[in-house]
Amino acid sequence: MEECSDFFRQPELAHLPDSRLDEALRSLTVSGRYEQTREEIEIGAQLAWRNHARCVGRKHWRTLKLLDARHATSADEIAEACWEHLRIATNGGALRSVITVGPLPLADGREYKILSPQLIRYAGYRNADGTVTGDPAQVGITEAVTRMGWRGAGTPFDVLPLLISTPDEPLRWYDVPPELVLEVEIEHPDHRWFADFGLKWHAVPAVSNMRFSVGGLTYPLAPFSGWYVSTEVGARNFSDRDRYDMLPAIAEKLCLDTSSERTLWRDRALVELNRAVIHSYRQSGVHMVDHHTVAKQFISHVEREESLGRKCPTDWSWINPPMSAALTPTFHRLYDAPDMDLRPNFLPAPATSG
Ligand code: NRG
Repeated sequence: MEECSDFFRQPELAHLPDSRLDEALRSLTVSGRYEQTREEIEIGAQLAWRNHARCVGRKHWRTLKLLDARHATSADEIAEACWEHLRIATNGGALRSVITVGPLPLADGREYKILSPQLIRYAGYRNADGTVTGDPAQVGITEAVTRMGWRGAGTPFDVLPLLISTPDEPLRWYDVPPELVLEVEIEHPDHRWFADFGLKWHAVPAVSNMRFSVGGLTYPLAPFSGWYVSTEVGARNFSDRDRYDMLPAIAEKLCLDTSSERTLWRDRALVELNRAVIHSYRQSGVHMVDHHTVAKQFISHVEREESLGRKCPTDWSWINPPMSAALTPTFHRLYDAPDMDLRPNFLPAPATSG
C-alpha cells in the first residue's frame, strides 16, 4: 500500500488526478492488485532503472521504452514478445533501451517467468577431461536444457534456447531465431592473428531473470536491455578464469614473459583484448561504451541527481570497471548507500527460480 502511494506521489506522475491513487489503493485492498496503465509502467521502469544501484549507465534512464506484453499468457506468446524485444532493441546495431513487461502473477501466486539469465547466452559443455567448451557460467543451464531434449552444435558460441515457465504448461524451451542474434566477430586493430581465436560476442545484453517492482506490484517477467560497457565483454566474459579465460593464449601470441606475475603479462594481454573488443564493435556498427566514457557519463548523472535533490544509491564495487578502475572518475568518490531500497526497482530473482 505504501509503495503504491509513494509511487503515485513521484513528480514524474504528478499529472495524474488524485482519484487515480484512490482507485489503485481500493483495488489493492480488495484484490491485492490493480491494473497499471502503459504510461505508469513505462515511467515506473525508467524510475526503476534510475534507482538501480548497480547500473553505471543510468544517465540514459529517460530513454527506456516499454513493450507491453501483459497479454502474453502462453509460453509461445511470451517467446514471441521476447523476439520482438530483440528486434526492437537490436535495431541493426544502433541499440535501443527496451523493457518488455509480462503478466502479473495469478491470484494464487503462480507466475510467468523466464528462467534464462539473459535472452542471449552461449552454451557451456563440460568435456570428459573436465574442460568446458563455450561459456563455463552456463554449464548448469546447458545441462538442464539438454536433458529436456535440446541439442547444441557443440561450438564455443552456441546460443542457448530461452527457458520459459508459465502456470499452466510444462517448462518449455525455444530456440532464439538466429536472424535476431546480432553478433560481433572480434579482431584486433593491429594484430591480424587475433581473429584466429574465433571469438565473437552478441550485441545485446538482455537481462531476463530480474523482477520489476513498481507501485506495490511485482512483475516476475520483465527482460530489459541497453548496450554493453566494453569491459563486461573484454575484462570479464573473455578474461575471467572461470569464463572464456583468454588471457594466457593472448599473452602467448604477444610473446609476453608469463614466467612471473611481476611481468604484468595478464594486465598487458587484458588491455589488448579490450582494445580488440572496442575496435570490433565499432567496426561492426554495434553500439558499446568504453569504461572511461561511461564513468564520465555516470559522474555527470550523479551530479545532476544531486542538484535535483534526489538520492542516487550506488554500489561502488559494481559501477567501477573491472580494469583500470582508478583511471576513471567513478573510483575517486563515495555515493549514497546502495542498500536504501528505493522503489520502483529491479530485484534479483528468488533463488528457487534457477
Ligand atoms: N555483464 C553481463 C550483462 C549485465 C547487464 N549489462 C548491461 N545491461 N549492459 C554480460 O552479459 O556481460 N544493459 O541493460 O545494458
